Amino acid sequence: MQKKQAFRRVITLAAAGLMVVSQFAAAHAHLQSSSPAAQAQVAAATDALTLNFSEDIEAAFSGVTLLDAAKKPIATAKARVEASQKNRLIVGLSQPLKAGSYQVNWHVLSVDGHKTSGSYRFSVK
Ligand SMILES: [Cu+2]
Repeated sequence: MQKKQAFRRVITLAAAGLMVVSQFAAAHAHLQSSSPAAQAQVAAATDALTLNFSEDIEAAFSGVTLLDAAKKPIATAKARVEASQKNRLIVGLSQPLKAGSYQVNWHVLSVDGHKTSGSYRFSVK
């Protein structure tokens, strides 16, 4: 029965470990909303992309790449974090976007030191 007890202990520890891991996972910066929103079709071109995350982020290690329909990168200002809301990344656009579809590839470092990344699309009418 010694063996069975040891096995049970291993299972308990593994379960506890998973709980710790998932708690950290919950603290990662996940994209919660954006403007233009994912899948949105916006009528007028905006002058900036705004991305709202679930955690505060570090501007120096966070940014986006904006691609047009041909996957060509579009020049943007350097991403900055809003001073009063540190979970918000703002990327200024040097000129209004033309009609077409766009892809935003984002990567952020949250203040807890974890990196996350993702992408979404929107289009301009
Ligand atoms: Cu994290």
